[in-house]
Amino acid sequence: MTPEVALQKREQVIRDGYCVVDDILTEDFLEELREESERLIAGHEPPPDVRYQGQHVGVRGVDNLIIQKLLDWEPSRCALEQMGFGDFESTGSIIILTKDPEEPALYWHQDWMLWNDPMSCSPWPQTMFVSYYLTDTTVENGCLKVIPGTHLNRIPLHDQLVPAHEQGARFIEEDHPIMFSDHPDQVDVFVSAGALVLADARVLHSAHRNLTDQRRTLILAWHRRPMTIPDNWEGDIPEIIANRDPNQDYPGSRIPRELLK
Ligand SMILES: O=C(O)CCC(=O)C(=O)O
Ligand SMILES: [Fe+2]
Repeated sequence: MTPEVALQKREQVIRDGYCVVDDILTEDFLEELREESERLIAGHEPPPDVRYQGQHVGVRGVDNLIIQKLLDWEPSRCALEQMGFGDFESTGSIIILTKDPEEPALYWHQDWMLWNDPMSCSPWPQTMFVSYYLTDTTVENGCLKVIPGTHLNRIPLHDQLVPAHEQGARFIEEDHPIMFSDHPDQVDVFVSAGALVLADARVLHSAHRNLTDQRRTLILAWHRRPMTIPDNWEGDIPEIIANRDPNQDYPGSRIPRELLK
């Protein structure tokens, strides 16, 4: 990535809540990840409540050399550094998420779990998913959908959602009229296998259903930075963050309330 492109990608993450960086995995490593993910999936019994996310296999790097190699992958680390996100660190594990042929869509949700913490208002990302799709993605095989800017700005959909994952959305019906809707501002994020997708945990996202006869596999690695103002931040600092008490206990919440304007 040239410095200009890296800056554009950084600005896109800050403004829109996501970006795609192409050609991060080599063809050989992609093949290794496809084989390893198939092996892990074969030895896994997906619980029925995660059907909208697919197989949902959690793997720790300390338990799997290939996954550790992905978590340490130099081109990804380098891309994060170049974008000024070098203070992000992986949690040490990944989740394999799939859409098998004919599997349903993934509902609209966001994944930030600290909505009582003033840090929810940060104009910079605090938690991001770093995702690797192991196949090219299209609307037909269940690509990601994102509503740009929703990590910072409330839209009517925020107030209509069933809270994500274990807090409700896993138990909704497949024909839920809002959770699986199309939104006029949504962007279909088509990626080539081997690209890296970076997204702010707060951005509203979902995925199309898989209408093809091939499995769509994604390896998702959560990354976090410290609960501080980034050293390289040159923009405004919201007062609520400048005044944030780092020693206060902010109970976790998946529901964006008054801190999302
Ligand atoms: O399946 C995808 O493309 C996205 C998965 C996701 O956002 C999630 O499981 O939280
Ligand atoms: Fe998500």
